[in-house]
Amino acid sequence: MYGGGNTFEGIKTDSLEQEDPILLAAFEARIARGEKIEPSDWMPALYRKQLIRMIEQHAHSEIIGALPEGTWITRAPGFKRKMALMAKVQDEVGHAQLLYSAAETLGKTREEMIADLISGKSKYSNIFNYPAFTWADACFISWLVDAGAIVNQLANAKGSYGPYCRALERICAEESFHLKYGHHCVIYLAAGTRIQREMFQEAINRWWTPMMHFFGPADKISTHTQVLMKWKVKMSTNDDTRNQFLDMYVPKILELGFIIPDSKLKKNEDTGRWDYTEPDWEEFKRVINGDGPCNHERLEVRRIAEERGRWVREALKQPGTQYIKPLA
Ligand code: BYC
Repeated sequence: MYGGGNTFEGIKTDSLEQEDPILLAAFEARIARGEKIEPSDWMPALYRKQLIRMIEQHAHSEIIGALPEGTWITRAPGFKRKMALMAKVQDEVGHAQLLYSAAETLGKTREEMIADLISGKSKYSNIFNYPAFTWADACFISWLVDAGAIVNQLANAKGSYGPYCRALERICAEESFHLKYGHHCVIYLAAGTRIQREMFQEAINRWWTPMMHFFGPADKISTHTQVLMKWKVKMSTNDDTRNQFLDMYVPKILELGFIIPDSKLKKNEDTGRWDYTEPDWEEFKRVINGDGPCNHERLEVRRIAEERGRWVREALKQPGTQYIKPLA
């Protein structure tokens, strides 16, 4: 369970040996020219398999990602915040819908993907396996997790697979509202009482390591980066995306008067890159393999939602059914 990666059963190969070299060369030439690959175009089995893995994990991340913030809808401080958070959470679920549809174009059904999520076979983003104890935790997610997601998605929206790129473009447009909402919430806390400032500082302390993990393992230990970069599915390596996030957001966090819990964090003016303490990659492995603080709860919520919604899905599969009595 969890550890074996998300291998779509129908696509076993991890090598290119079975591929027709002429078709493969034509495919790679199209990618090199910056063309989009569409669902009915020829593609190597490994490209299909990698795309399914990554898009599916992304879809699961959106739907599970709705949960930690979702728990704050009923407790949001004030009606305006409640309305905005409700809309944001709804957007995240909508992103999952777009992404599941993009993954379905590659031949794996939504039912199979949801089953793999609930059984623990598929992965989803590490960061949503941590609890949102306070309102400030929800604000951290809305501002900084969304910011990290945008850095990743803006790059990958320029990638090679048409349906994924188009979904990402739309997602980024919505995420930019989330980011503004999240930043507004954090500015409010930063400009508030001592207790409000402390509350956000504690959220930073809790979420910084998972945030560093969010961009994936260091390039030197990343499994898939090389092949994904070659075929322009990933347009930036994990370390480069992490670095870009630090470039854009460390100054913003510091200017609000908060402290980042890493004494080594500093921009190296010679390399133009950030030096930081390597986050604990053993913790990362545990969390993405099912052993984080909230993994069990997150999957259980999805499993219950799936069961409760079954009758609706079954009803929708019978288009001939008509109501014989008015409902009210
Ligand atoms: N969490 O070879 P690597 C959102 C896994 S939601 C969990 O570097 P890759 C939001 C990886 O899958 C948007 N697992 O992988 C929602 C692989 O395992 P398998 C979240 C991770 O694919 C609601 C293994 O580690 N964004 O923003 O080249 C509210 C080796 O890694 C993670 C996305 O999903 C992780 N963080 O690169 C608020 C972006 N990182 O499959 C906000 C889409 C790595 O071999 N995904 N693993 O068993 C990606 O861009 C890439 O998949 C990653 C990883 C950069 C994350």
